[in-house]
Amino acid sequence: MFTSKEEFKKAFLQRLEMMFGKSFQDSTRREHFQTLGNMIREYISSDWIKTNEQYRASGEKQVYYLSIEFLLGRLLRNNLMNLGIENIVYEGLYDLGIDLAEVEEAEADAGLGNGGLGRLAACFLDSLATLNLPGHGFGIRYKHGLFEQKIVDGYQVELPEHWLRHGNVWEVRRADLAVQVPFWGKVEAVSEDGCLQFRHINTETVTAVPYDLPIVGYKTKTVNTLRLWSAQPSPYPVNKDVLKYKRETESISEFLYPDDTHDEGKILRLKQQYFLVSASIQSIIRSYLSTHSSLLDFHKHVSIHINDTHPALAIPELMRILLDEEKMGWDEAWNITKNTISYTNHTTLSEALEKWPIRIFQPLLPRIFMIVDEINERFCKELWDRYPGDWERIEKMAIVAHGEVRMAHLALAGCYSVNGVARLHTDILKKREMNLFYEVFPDKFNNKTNGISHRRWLLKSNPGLAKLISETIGTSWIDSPAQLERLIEFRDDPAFLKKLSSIKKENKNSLAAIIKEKTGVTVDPSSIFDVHVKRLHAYKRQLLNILHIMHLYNRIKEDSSFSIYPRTFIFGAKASPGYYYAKKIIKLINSVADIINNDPDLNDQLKVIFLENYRVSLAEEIFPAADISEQISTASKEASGTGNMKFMMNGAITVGTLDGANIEIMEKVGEENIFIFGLTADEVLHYYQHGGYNARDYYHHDYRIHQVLDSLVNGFFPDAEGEFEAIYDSLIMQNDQYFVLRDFASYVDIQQKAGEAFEDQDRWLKMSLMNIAKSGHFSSDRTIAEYANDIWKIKATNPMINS
Ligand code: 26Q
Repeated sequence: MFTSKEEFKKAFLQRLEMMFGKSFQDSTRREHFQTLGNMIREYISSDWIKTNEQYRASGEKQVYYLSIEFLLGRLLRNNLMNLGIENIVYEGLYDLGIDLAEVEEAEADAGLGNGGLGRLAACFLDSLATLNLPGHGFGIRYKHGLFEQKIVDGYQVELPEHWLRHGNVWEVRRADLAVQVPFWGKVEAVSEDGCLQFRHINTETVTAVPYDLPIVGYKTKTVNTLRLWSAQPSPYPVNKDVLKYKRETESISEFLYPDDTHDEGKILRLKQQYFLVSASIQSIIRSYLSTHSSLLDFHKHVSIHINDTHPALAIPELMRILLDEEKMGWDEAWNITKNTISYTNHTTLSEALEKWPIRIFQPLLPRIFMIVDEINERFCKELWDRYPGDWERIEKMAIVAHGEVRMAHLALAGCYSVNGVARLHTDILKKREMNLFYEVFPDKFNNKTNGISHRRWLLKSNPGLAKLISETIGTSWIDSPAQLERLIEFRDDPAFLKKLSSIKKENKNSLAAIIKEKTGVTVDPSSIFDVHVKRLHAYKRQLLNILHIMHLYNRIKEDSSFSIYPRTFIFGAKASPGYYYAKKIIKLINSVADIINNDPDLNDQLKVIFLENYRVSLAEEIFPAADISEQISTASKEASGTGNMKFMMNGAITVGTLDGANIEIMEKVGEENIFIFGLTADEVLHYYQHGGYNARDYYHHDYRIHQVLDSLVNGFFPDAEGEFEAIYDSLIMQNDQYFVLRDFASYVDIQQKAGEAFEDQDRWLKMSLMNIAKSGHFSSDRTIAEYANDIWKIKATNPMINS
């Protein structure tokens, strides 16, 4: 293709003319992006083909990662970096008067996810390819990703997102590989050669068309595939009303659902889940049967991983194919299925566990329901043999009960491995949430602490820091992130610490410019950047943060001798459109920001910024500029968190509870390099079990809390009369289920300690260095290596040496 800058320039100009039929002078940024994207995809294609051929020929075991979300963000810079052509391209474009950074801005984020779970899937794909592991993703090609957030008068307003408006340069439509997914209809029992067989008839069939994205490993020849399915009408609809059928069909891959645990089971969401699962399993089996004569050894060559329970119908779907199409007996089919499926749980919130009403499930998926029902019958019978007469236990564990299908129970019964995403989370699953299943299947349970792609979240998004690290310890950390520990040697090197400090300062300058541009507010880059970015949820306690800010405001206003080191509090968060309480908290943050940012008495000691439309590309600007990372969930509620790891890797210090992966972060960096506060998970769970917490006591006995809560309802916010009563009530009338008031005093203390630590810059920089140095453990390369060895039993293929 091109191996020099000059070759690149020539090819670029040629391609631009070819694609758009106009000269370079008249071309736009978007055209530059599309030209470049096209060239890169072509550059990738021969390795992509070779990787697939090698997988086919080697017969090695493959893993397929099924996920309803893949939160990829932008791919341009990542692909350039991974292919090792970033410099040639940067310099070639520079010669032409084009800034690569501006070209990047023309790419829309692929926002096909809500938050942690979706981004984890994207980081995993990056690590699989980089480690030369045969692992592919299957997802849905939503026409609209997660909504775009606007803040209007302090309120969240949702607009439809439209990432495909200008097409997607990375994808390849594979119409030849489309499959049919049947819905509705009825099941007919027929006798074939004396055997009872089931046929699903009178179906409404949807065509699933795959769009493949190449997943390029970092400086390797491996190019794996992310296959995203798009729903289209089938050529021969049985439905008379063709327009209605077309609309209904296309709606399946139209929108990504916002993560909303308060939402009732929506039929379209179930359609999406079966659509993903059925298309993917059919595609996997088709490819398998192209090199094998039967499915008898399927589980020895294929692992199918389900990312939470959203794709749990993979279990009955695989059973359906083995029973109805391969004509296997139940036991044989079940044995293969059980040995193929592995499952990750991402939550301990029991209200978030998926359940589908039979009245919705059965008519939509009649054959799948029959199979689930049979799995349930047999499972309950086994339980009966093990616990004779213990109806109560069996009822608690059943897969189908009380008119509902419980997806987590289906996943637990039908998998060979279930893992939590941080040690505490896995322990809670074993001891509490899934304890009854743990008793029956202790060997299935295991922990895989989450990780993040250090290539995207450090190498790409913080080039200044990445360069300093490479100049200091060499570049081996890029392939072996544990090598970052070698930075510890430079703990007492003033020259190194000074460079670390100036890189952070530069990153803060850049973020300050973005803040100015987006909000009009001037923030001081030498203030502490205290950052809280993640989805808005009560359990993540953005409320605790803003109440503390209100308290600081009160203190400064009341006592002119009181002063603090200047702080800029930065928030970014989307609330689910139907999550009333979460939206109130966004409004509260913005109302507080309005007062604080316009109060001259504060002498710029405090600023509060809410950055709208938090998403991957914005996150990449935020993490490198953070001093403090807010990880303040109610202990036991955050399964892992992955933002905590991104901050740590960029040298921010965590202010956090002993929740999720914060605990493991503390163990790595040491207690002196993290600010821990608040109740422990055991204490929280003890309160839930035995009571003993009275939020109102904290209101009455802590003047600071009293004052802050009163201002929620006493007219303190002139523009927001009565607006925050729901928040006040949740704390005082509904006894504060997330222990905001219980942890308030301890949070105030730790925040003060963090502020003091920052004033001692030498100490702070050493803390920061320790966080960076110990962050290698939280690379998704480590996580994926554990999945590959312990769960999937897959091996790296030899990356081809010649190209
Ligand atoms: C369910 C039903 C209907 C509509 C939407 C959903 C839905 C969608 C997304 C439910 C949950 C999610 C996403 C959950 C999630 O992101 N969980 C996070 O996963 C991270 C990766 O493991 C963890 O680090 C976080 O702790 C966990 O909250």
